[in-house]
Amino acid sequence: MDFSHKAIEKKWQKFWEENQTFKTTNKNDKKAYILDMFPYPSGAGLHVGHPRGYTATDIIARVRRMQGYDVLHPIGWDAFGLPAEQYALKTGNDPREFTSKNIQVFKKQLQTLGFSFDYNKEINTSDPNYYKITQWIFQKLYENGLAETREADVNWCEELGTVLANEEVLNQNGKMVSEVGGFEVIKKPMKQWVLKITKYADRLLAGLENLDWPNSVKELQKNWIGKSQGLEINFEVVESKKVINVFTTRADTIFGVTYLVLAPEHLEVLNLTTNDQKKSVEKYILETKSKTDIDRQDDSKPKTGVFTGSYAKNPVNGEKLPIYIADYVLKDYGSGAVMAVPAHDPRDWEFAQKYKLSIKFVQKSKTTDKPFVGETQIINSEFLNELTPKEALKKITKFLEDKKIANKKINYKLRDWLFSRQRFYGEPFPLLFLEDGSIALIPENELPVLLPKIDYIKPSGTGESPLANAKEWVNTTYQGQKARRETNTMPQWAGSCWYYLAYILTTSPNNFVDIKSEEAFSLFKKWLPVDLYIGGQEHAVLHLLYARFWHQVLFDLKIVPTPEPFQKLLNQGMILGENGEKMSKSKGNVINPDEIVDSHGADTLRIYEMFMGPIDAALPWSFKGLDGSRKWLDRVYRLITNKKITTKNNQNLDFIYNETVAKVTQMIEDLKYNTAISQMMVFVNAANKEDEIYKPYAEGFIKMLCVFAPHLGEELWEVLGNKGSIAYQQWPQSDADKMQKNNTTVAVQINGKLRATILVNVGTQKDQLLELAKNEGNIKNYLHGKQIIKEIVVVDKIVNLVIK
Ligand code: ANZ
Repeated sequence: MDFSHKAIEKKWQKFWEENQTFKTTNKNDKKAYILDMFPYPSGAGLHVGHPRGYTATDIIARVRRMQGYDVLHPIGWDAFGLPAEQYALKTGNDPREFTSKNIQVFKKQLQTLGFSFDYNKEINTSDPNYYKITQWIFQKLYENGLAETREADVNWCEELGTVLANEEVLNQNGKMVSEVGGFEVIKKPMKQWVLKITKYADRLLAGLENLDWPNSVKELQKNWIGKSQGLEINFEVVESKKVINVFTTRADTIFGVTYLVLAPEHLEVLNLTTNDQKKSVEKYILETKSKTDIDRQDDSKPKTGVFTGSYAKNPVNGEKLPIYIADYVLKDYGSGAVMAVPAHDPRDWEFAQKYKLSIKFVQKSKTTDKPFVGETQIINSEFLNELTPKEALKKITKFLEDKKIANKKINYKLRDWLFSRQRFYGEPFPLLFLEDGSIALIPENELPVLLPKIDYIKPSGTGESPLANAKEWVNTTYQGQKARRETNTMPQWAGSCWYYLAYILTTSPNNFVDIKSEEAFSLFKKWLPVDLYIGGQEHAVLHLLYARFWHQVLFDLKIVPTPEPFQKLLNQGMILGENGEKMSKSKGNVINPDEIVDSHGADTLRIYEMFMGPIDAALPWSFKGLDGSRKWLDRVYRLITNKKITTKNNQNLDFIYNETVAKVTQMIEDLKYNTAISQMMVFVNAANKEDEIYKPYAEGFIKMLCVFAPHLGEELWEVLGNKGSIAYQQWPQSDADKMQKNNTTVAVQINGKLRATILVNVGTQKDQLLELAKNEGNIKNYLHGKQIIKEIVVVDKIVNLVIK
């Protein structure tokens, strides 16, 4: 190896830290907020996937500084979380100590990779100063009617005496069991906080329009919100005053309804159940409790259900319809009841087949041995016959509305956000339950509500969080009344909902400008929205949706000036193991970035990860590729240190240098880092053929190099006799005049085989090209004594002579 990466990298990391090179500036009229999804500081440390996204943002941050922008490029820690709590439960240690140790490790690892983060802006979601503001935002949500308590299901494990997070629950043959021990888990209703994100459903949809996000992510968000326009139709129950309200998007098929289905949890189920059906209905309801919604919606699973014994009447033709319960109908969607049209709905079809229910086709279909889903004419439907489904829908809607049997209804798949966790290690809720049943918010000047110190964290046994064990903390008084604290804590999502705002407000690590002050507002005005946000695809839905929701609420409260937080988004692709599989300890294909930094250097790792392929593609790791990247950096080092660097331009590199500047600048703008590196390689190859290099070209090249390989960039900048950091040097400009290419190489073939090349003026015409080609020494020999039977010429490219 030609240079000592260890010496160089250490030297420049020290320099940057001592000189506070990357401290956020506030002196330009242009700004760039370049953000990474902040890491959860797990015990495992950084993996090679992290540097891929972090290098991608680092490159832009560095380019923007050189282009005269104020740059905000921060990092922090998503530090509350389940693993720390699980560790504490297992070992009796404090999750805070464990987390802070992990943070030290992570930070050190990041520093060795040479990212240009402003560590003055470091934040930690579990720091009391930080969660004070998380609590304050929650209070705003509450005051504005966007937070309330409701009974909602949790995953309860009787054997372990605790509520489990979804990730702690496994699915075993359609039944929920605990990951630890394999014990039965059932859904149990508990009083919990929910945030009414559904009130923002339309705004969350509309806001997507103007964002520069991958279409795939927008689609995922749209589907998650799942706006659906339909009708709620009343079906009278036979011989009863009861009415069942169903939600349907296909009222045009109402003449094809042959039965109704209720979710087993539907409140009317037991009232509708006849005595002889009671036993089987109750048994089925119980069985449903241990099934997840995902499982219930899984179309590959056989459909099950039970007859209630009651019937309803079809409002359009009076037909008698048996009422069933079945778990494929979910209680929380629509009205929790459906009108089943087995001929045109595959799930209803399967159910009807199994329980021998009648099937009636109400759309033209060539076959009747399977459900028909399509756009054909309506049949068997009296006054709807011969209409298209669309026309029929219009007509039946009016008909049912006029008779006051139905209402138009918009439904969303999006559910209100269950915001309580039965956990110790999260933000405490900033409120008290008073003896008289009311809720009091903790006054703002008494925030934060601190997480108490507990000697030994253990389950409460009641389903409440381990905080319930801290009796002194839980039981308190408020204005002379007895009061009780909330023992649930907030989910990990809470801290990550506003961390990008926290960076803006940070004056030193975890110290913040008051979020509702004028100063805060003008800082938000300066920096928002985030100009580039890079992170994993796994956050495509929840994190991004929750953060957008909080942001829109804060926008309505005039805390932030922009309606959306993240203007441009990119998901970096995963780095797979050498065998092309996902890296995992059990497969033994995990690459440790520390080892690579040690053996090849951080610059090599950065260049390699950017050169692997498109930034959003999943790609396998390759040591060969890594070695190749290092060899190229060695080549660059030799080029600058061995070649004569002159102040006189012999013009040989005019074209290639200016072309490289133009292309690399544009490719970086398009986040096409792999091709930008290829172009730099082309320049290095050309420069290597020269005896001397014009100094401004050497310097311009190093400026481009330094955003990818910052340590070597700084070092070579110094080698060329410059003082101080390269980080704020002006980004190179390309000279369009010098990019006019005068000469071009034309291939000369004989009978399709390349036999020579000739250098000609661009645009040299056919006759002249032919003459030049025929007079080329090698070609002359080939032509000697032969007859030319065909001449093919493509100007600027090729001459092909066919001879005999
Ligand atoms: C009759 C019908 C006939 C339906 C047909 C579909 C096809 P989206 O578009 O996703 O909103 N549905 C309603 N509530 C449900 C619930 N709680 N659980 C499960 N399924 C439910 O889907 C709306 C359709 O999903 C509704 O339209 C209803 O079935 C079903 F040929 O009604 B349809």
